[in-house]
Amino acid sequence: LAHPNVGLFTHIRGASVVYGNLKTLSPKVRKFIEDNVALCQPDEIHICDGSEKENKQLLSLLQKKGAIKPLPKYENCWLARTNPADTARVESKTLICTEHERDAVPTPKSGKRGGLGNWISPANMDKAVQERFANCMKGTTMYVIPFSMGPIQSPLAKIGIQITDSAYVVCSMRIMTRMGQAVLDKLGNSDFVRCLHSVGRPKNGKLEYPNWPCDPERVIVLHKPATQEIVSYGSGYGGNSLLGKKCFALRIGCTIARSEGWLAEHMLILGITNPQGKKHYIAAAFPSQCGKTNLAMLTPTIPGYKAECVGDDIAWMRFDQNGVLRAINPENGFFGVAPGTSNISNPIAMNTIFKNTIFTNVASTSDGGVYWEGLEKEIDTSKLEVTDWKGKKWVRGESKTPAAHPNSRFCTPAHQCPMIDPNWESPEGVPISAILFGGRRPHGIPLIYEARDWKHGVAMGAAIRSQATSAAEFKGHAVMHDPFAMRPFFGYNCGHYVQHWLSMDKPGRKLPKVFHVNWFGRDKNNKFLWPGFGENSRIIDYIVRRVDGEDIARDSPIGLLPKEGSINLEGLPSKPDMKALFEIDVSFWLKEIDSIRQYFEEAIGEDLPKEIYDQLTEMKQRLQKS
Ligand code: GTP
Ligand code: SPV
Ligand code: MN
Repeated sequence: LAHPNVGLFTHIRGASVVYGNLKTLSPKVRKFIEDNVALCQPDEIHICDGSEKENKQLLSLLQKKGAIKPLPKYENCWLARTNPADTARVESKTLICTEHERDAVPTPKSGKRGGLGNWISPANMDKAVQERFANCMKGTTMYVIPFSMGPIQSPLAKIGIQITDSAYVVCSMRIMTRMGQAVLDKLGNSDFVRCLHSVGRPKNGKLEYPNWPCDPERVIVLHKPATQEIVSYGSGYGGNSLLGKKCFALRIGCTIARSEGWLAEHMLILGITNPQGKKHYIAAAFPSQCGKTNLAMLTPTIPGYKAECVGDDIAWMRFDQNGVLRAINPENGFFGVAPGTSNISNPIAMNTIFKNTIFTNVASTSDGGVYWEGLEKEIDTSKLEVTDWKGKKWVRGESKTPAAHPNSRFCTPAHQCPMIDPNWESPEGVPISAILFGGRRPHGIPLIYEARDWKHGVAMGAAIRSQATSAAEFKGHAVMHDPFAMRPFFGYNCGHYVQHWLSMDKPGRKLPKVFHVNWFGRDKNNKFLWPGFGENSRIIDYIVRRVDGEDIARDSPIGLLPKEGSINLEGLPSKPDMKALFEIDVSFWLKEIDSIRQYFEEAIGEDLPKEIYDQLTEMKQRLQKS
């Protein structure tokens, strides 16, 4: 018997529709599917409705294929292990397609490309797509995922349709976005962001890891802002394949934001209520694996404070008619870094992730649970067998490689978070009082400092630097420039992006205060100077007191620093070295400014607004006078 959702036994260009109702598709959606069926030649088509039943069906299909296994220690949790060549975003194969190169990436005089995105011409994009996608779904099922970035009824939300041949991607998109029939109903015959994805298959046809098909050699992630198209081939993992996230919400999102006058940012959104009951929201941009999820799930250690989470990775923000900056989280779930997550570092995440969650590349235990670095004190592995992320037996203290991949992740529904903000789905968004920038800086950068004004704040964002992490293909821990924590996510020329930020300063707007934070300073013994995690509430307390106008800051050449004694350290088990945390080493900063200027000149050149160069000049003069 046919599935009840199948209206008619129908075909699209020879492929049979095995799930979903063709009749509910608008002419535009239907055309999009037809064109890609013609290109990819799938045997079957499945139009996703987002139902619980569909989800169960896909999970058991994945289980049967050996792509995921159940984790019986928890409720409806699953483990996927990828091909070890497909574990992170591939930045060098991520491209922006525009007519003119300069619209996509900065073109400095030096002629060098500064690593702020890669350009491809429309002709070469067409060629790359044809070479990879022609017939790539022969013998398989094409899934069609209608999804909304942002609460479906929010005027700030945007709709996309993703075509994919991965059921793992469908189940993950169901967690990370609002997905299914309700989105098609909202869409009507309007336009949408067109997303095409295939895990691909190697040219020689050989799958080294049949449980995780992919084609690492020919991976490519393409974006065409002019037509709002995303095409991704060869990877099944994370930001390469869950196209709503980085590809749509950031790369295409920021191009839409530019033309409509708003901001699409790599930022968490956190609500914070002070002991007097006054609530503020803050947004914070840190590069990948630099603490967004952790701060978004802050458990304040100072009494009287309450923190609530709106989002942990992406913020869409726009000034309303009253000049208030309002933010929504376009996502519906958390795709969070597993290693380091524990009841000590992030108890909120631990209370979120053990139901309805897909884990990828973590280790598993013989009692049907998961394991990763950071859980040593909570899971006694001496009484269990541990299988590492590659499927090999792992013994703590003996095995030389980590049990979990450093970029292993949980994919979990946001509404399960015990501290989810009551307004997290509010259609108009939450009002933002402060913006934080930050990175992983072992030396020289204070725990917190404040921008003198908006221009200085924009320069602060443009100058973010951070140690490399395992979220992308880079090796080692070199300090890299990462403007606005968006280096891998710009959808257009970074210099124009900075200009767009400067243009937010318009009469009648209440611009948020801007701060820079660094949880990652280290002492001579390479130990963290600051306890971090829940103790970051002491810095958040300082920030909201600044927002409320308290006179607790003092001027310094690099910006406003806390006056002595203005950070609440009460109750800390050991007193941090505040001198080291706030030391402004003039020779370090002169060097820092020179390398930022050099980077700007080499990587962005004249595309970077002159105001930003002026900010560096002024800061240098202040330092030389000090
Ligand atoms: P993406 O999902 O890649 O964008 O990462 P993220 O910015 O959300 O980073 P996340 O919160 O997952 O943190 C990444 C790593 O930083 C984890 O290993 C954390 O344990 C560590 N971390 C987070 N906050 C702190 C902190 O305050 N202090 C220290 N020392 N480490 C931290
Ligand atoms: C990041 O790298 O910033 C992530 C993970 O949030 S991914 O979705 O893979 O981009
Ligand atoms: Mn991220």
